[in-house]
Amino acid sequence: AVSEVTKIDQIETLILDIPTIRGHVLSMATMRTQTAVLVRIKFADGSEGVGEGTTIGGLSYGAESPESIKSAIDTYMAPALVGRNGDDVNGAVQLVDKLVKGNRIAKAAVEIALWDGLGKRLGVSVAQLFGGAVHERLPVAWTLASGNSETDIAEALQMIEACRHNIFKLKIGKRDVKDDVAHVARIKQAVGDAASVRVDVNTAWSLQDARWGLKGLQDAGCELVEQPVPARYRRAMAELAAGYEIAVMADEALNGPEDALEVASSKAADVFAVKVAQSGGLKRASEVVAIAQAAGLGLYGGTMLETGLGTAAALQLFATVERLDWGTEFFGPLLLTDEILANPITYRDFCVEIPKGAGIGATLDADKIAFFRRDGGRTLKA
Ligand code: MUC
Ligand code: MG
Repeated sequence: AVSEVTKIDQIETLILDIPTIRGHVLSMATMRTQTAVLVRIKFADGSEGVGEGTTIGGLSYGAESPESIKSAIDTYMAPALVGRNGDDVNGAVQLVDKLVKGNRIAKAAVEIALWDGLGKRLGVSVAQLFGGAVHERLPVAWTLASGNSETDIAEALQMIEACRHNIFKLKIGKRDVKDDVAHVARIKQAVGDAASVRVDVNTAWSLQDARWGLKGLQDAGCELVEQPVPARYRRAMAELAAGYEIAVMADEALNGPEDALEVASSKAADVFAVKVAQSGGLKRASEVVAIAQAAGLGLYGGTMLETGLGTAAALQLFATVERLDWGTEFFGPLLLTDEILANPITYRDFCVEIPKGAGIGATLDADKIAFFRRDGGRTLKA
């Protein structure tokens, strides 16, 4: 029988819409708002766990939308999990995998909340549940994506000056390849050796575009190109990875450990951008990490531009990964106009700090949640 103490009593979801500090221009969408799906699980002993499942640009990035994430949880996952033993996170993951195909971001949101609840009940961090942190802080990139080279240069120089970031990921793929290469070259020239410059094409190029693109980018001093071609073009990715010195990183191609194994064995990347949401949760992300390690590939902690909540969860896992040769991009909260944590994540000395405390180490600010929630939240304060 399920112990009354740890039983899952209730799983609640809500959608938050939070404005971004500036337009974030990606090849497939321009973001002015980020939409996060939060999950709160209540356990019979009164403990709670929180999680986040977030995507980018509605349905333009991937197959899940904020609305589908919420409905997958409410309609299919929550009814199957309520009444189960909350301490049995692996059992919950396996059950949900059996009942629900795909929907990895929704799965991640629920799984994070389960780990958070377990950590809080045990009084340990989620990093501890994954074997213990080996880092207190991690290098953190910033994305330059204002849509304007001058604005991006000013932003980069200001970030370097403030010691906030010295790794920049430029979002390209919207303009002609030669215009994008010129844009990257201008930014690299402006920051010089003070910063690492990388790009993310978000699948916008054909293989032919990518050949010209990679040649131009590496001549401009750009160190890495993320997902230049569509997620399923593994042979094209393999040709690019083998054909140029610049590192080729897989992002959209990596939906969980099965993809990771395929990408690694077909040599379709030099580096994995591992995203907790896209992997299907912390456990699945740890499996993607293990495949990269076994294959001798580089690792990078990737983001879906989550709020502080999803960011805290990712930090718990990546704190346990010994070698992150390409650092991380866990800057999501900094792109938003407002903070939803009562204990915001700390950024300094070009790094992000691993949150302390039990569970994922994030405490929600109830007033901010009430304000940003989609279903009438703002009217509470109108
Ligand atoms: C992506 O595709 O990597 C991560 C950082 C950022 O600015 O957008 C994302 C999504
Ligand atoms: Mg990417």
